[in-house]
Amino acid sequence: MSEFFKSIPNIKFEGTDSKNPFAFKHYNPQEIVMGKTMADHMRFGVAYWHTFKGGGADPFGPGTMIRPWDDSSDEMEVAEMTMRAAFEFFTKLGVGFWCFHDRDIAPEADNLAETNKRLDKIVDLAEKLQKDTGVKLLWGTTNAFAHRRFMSGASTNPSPEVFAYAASQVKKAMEVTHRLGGQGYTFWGGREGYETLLNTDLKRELEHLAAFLHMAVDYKKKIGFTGQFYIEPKPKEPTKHQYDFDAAGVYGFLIKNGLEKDFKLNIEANHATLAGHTFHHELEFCTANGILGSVDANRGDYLLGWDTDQFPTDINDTTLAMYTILRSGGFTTGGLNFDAKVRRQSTDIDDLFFAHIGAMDAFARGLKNAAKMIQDGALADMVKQRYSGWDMGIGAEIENGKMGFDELEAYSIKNGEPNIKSGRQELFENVLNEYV
Ligand code: XUL
Ligand code: CO
Repeated sequence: MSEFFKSIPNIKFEGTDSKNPFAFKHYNPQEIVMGKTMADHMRFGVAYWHTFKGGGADPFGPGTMIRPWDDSSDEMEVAEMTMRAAFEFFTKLGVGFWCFHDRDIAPEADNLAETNKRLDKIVDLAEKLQKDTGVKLLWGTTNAFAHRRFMSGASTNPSPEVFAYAASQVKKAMEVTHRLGGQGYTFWGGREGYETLLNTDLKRELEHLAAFLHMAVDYKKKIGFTGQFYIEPKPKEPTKHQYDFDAAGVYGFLIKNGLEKDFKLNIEANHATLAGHTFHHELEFCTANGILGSVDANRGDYLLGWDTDQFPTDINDTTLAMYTILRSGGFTTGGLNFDAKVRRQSTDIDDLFFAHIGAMDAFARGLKNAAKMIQDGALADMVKQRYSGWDMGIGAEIENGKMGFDELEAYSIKNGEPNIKSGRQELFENVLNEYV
């Protein structure tokens, strides 16, 4: 039954000849690509916060979007309508997953105990709607960054009282994620960072962050939650420096603190570019270290230096992302969560559909391109050739640990100047363009 999106049809695959804006041109959920359906490869998720709670506000003005599920002065009634609207949207769009923060789905009350009761009430509804529709929870998370109590951070707050409050909130959010059968739980360090080092004990804050995550791991075991923990790197915004700066920084932190077995990474495209990396780089780093968990699929704007959270539409980016994701073995617990919002001027509910349809089609094209690249071995054969010196002779002996500096010096004196080999970047770029 349609309640909020009466004018919108169920979104179907119609192929590339279709001119219907409410249809997929490339995403055909049941089509098999490299032995798996497209739906199983992508595991698309909708981000509750942007799609249902984002109203288009920016630092210069309030929201521009008037939503039918917002139409009550009773906050809990709004929360219930929003949840019903969300599941109607997921079903019409045909996505398998959703993601939320605790405070997206239920408003805070005057105290924590009351707030938790409100959350339970909305989670009852979410549980029922998941059962009715078959839509599953990709991951849950905590919003421990919006309220003023978290202005100086959550687990890295100078005040242990705020640390305790944040822990209580994560505890509850993990419990409800567990109850909803969540396949993961994400830690994004909302304000875990600093505005100025002058007032910051950086060493102590990092120790507190590690202690907090250890407590979360302990609690996960205690309640028998088997979902995957993720950390989502981001270098800045809202703070000037976020501790979970990028994939490499997070991985080093996890290893230093003995947490590397308990966490994988949730890589967000726009966060990668804020860190001065490409999305492709962050995914490739995770793949190389076996820590790729899930993806927040979005993009930034080349001319703006902040987190614009736009829907992904660039086929070059989606092709390279899927090329790395497929080579990493694909998603297990994770998926492609559209942590993206429609632009402030895109005020209609139709725009929510156009945004998701376009992004799903962009990733479907990326998947098909990447699969073809892998099947043809196009880039891989050229890369293998580039490193072929390591498969025999001196290269193999170095890799097998049979060489030290003495032996290598003797080799170099005997063999003289090394041969140089072209990196062939332009050819690699041409080959990629054959597939995009
Ligand atoms: C913020 C961001 C978050 C996380 C979840 O930039 O990406 O929405 O994905 O807290
Ligand atoms: Co995100």
